[in-house]
Amino acid sequence: MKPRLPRESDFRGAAHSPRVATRVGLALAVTFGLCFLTGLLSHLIQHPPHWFTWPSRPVSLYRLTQGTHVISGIASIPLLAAKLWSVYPELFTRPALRSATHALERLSVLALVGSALFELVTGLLNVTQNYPWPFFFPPVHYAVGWIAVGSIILHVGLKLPVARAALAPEHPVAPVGTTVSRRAFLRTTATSTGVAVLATAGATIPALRHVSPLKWRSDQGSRGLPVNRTATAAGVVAAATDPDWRLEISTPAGTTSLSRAGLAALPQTTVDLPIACVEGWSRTATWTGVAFTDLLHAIGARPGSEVRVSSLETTGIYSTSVLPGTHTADPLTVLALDLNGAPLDLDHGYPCRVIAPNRPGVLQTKWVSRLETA
Ligand SMILES: Nc1nc2c(c(=O)[nH]1)N[C@H]1C(S)=C(S)[C@@H](COP(=O)(O)O)O[C@H]1N2
Ligand SMILES: [Mo]
Repeated sequence: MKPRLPRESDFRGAAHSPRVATRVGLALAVTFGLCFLTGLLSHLIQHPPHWFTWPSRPVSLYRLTQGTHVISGIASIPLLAAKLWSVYPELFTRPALRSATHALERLSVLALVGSALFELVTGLLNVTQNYPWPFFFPPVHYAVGWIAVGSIILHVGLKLPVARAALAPEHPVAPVGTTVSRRAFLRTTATSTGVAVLATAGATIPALRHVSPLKWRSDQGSRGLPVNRTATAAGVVAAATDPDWRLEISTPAGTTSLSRAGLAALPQTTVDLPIACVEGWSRTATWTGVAFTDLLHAIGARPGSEVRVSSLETTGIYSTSVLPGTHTADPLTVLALDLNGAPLDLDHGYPCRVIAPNRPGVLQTKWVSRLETA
């Protein structure tokens, strides 16, 4: 027989049936949809447009939404693998392009597969803090997320008739054995997805901490609390341990400064709040320091003023953050001096750091040097 390219009809395995492709596709639409919405939310919180306000309560809402972002992303990986396995014989359909719609459909599949793989791979590498690429992760991950979701919507729209037919009640004479092997494939897919989630979800779900061998960073770091960037890595050790360190506070009325002892002499507030990193890990700790409500009062600023926070770390996106009025008015928002009953250690932000309820970890600025109200 002359060698030839395979044809779609050569692939007869039950895993390649439209029914399986549709089932897995539905699950993928749910996990990817959740991942997109929670990712969009995280983007809005970090780059709020004027119409967007993120509340300071419930205190752990961001922990939940960002945990969902990462867990649904992880669940999407085995699901996408199963979906690709199910449909790859379509690569061999002939003629390759039948009509304009068919061409559009294939193009949308190309965009979908490319962007979805890109999102899952870069997301996974980001949570494990590997950055083998030359671009800054968040804006690219965000932009490609839109491409993925756009092409998914287009794909679902185009495939709706096929999916409907595939889910219709079984033809009475389904080939012997196919139902069993279809179920086996779906069961394996569901199990792999469950295992992937359980193996990692302990990074953010306390009850699963001892179940998840692949969780990242939720136990590492000094004082039982993870550290994303150490004081040494941030280049702040000398400035943070300088006995002449002062917190500079600037208001429209002028600039004052406070030593660490001066901050400790103000009324102190203790709060139990989580650090909820954008990477999906989160961990609760007990923080003591000056509530922003008290601090604003002490410096004569209007309650609920927006505060711009600067770090001793002066370069990069972590060097400043803005605490909106919704957060400075919340009595749980503190400029922390202590962690779990002892002075902050250098890696967690000594001399002082921001801890606010319901906020991405990336905005909980460490090694604070300056506060500014408008
Ligand atoms: N100045 C500064 N603040 C920072 C960071 C940083 O790198 N530099 N990392 C942020 C991130 S991404 C997180 S998740 C939290 C982590 O706080 P921790 O290291 O005390 O756990 O601090 C935030 N504050
Ligand atoms: Mo983070």
